[in-house]
Amino acid sequence: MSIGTPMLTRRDLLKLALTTAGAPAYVQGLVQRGVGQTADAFSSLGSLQQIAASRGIRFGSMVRKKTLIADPKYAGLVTQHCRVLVPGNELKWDALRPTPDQFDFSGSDWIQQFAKSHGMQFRGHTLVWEQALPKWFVPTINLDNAKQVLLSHISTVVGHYAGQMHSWDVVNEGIEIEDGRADGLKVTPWLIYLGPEYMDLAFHAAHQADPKAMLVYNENRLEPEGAAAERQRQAVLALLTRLVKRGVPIHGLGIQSHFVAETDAANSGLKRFLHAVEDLGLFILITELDVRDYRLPGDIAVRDGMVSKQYYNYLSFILKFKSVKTLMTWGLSDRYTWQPKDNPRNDGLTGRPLLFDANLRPKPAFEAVMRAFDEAPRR
Ligand code: 9MR
Repeated sequence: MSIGTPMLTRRDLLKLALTTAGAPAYVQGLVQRGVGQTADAFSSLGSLQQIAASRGIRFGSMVRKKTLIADPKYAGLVTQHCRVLVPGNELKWDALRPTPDQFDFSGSDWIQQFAKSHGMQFRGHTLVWEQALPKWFVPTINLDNAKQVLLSHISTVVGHYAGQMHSWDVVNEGIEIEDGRADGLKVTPWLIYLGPEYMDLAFHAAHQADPKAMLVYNENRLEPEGAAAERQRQAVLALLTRLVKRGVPIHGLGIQSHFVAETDAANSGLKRFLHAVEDLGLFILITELDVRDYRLPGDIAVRDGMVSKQYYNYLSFILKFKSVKTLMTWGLSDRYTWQPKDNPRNDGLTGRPLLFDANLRPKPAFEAVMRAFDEAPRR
């Protein structure tokens, strides 16, 4: 089946029309025009960021400078649907730090200007991570200079965008249960050289450089049901509790939300965890949402249906938490996604984890997210 095949049949549309009398304009739009009919028809389907904003939610996506420049149609989709952008890689150390003494903001500045010129906000990812480090990092860093290297990176980078950021992922993926520590902290160069206090140092330095930015701890593998995710949640909760108790300036938890379509997205363990995070007075941000379809059947209609169901189930669950005011997907279109590369399908078919297909046409997942926003309580 070609990727350009309309996702909904006439019968689907008719069914939708019959069940959506008096429904919001975007649903009527979908019915009249048909999801996926032509590249231009959907420009009037409505905008994710608008419907999200009407519920007090800021919707946005990860973007790359290279694709925004090379693909104006995709850039148009981004400006239509997003109210906040996050660079996928341009703010990571390997992009920003060609040498120990230099900073190269050309990629991230370009995205920030793109966001600004289209009335969108800009968020930062990420200041402290043990991955995406430049080649010079490991041979250069040691017990004597680690603290200074960390603090000067944070003060320079956060200072560069001071007063202009929506939020910063200060520490990314700091927990790794398999590393075997009682506190669950991942064993990284920062931990080895600076001890668990590296997190305190990082948040304080970021706050000092930009007292207005929302500072976030961003983590993966928190969402699924089951024992492994439960251990991850317990470790993150204990970490957040320690940080808050010590007066560390942390304002939010980023839940990455890279989902496998088959996971129960609305499980009771996650629910308890989210309540506990809210009780600490922290915001919850959904920072990297996408739905992996690599284990689903190849049939596109079946696959898209299951993926859209997962988007809807997760969002209708998570948006009940009123501290969720920011929701980012890790890309908008299957034309540009990390998923097929990291999780290739056995049958060789292309992955379809995002809201728009590789021809930039809205998929059932788009409709599911619109519907979840529409049904979300106002905050
Ligand atoms: O999508 C990103 C990919 O292009 C990069 O090669 C990779 C390493 O920098 O990072 C990917 O983004 C990750 C994000 O930074 C942190 N959470 C998981 C994301 C997907 O791996």
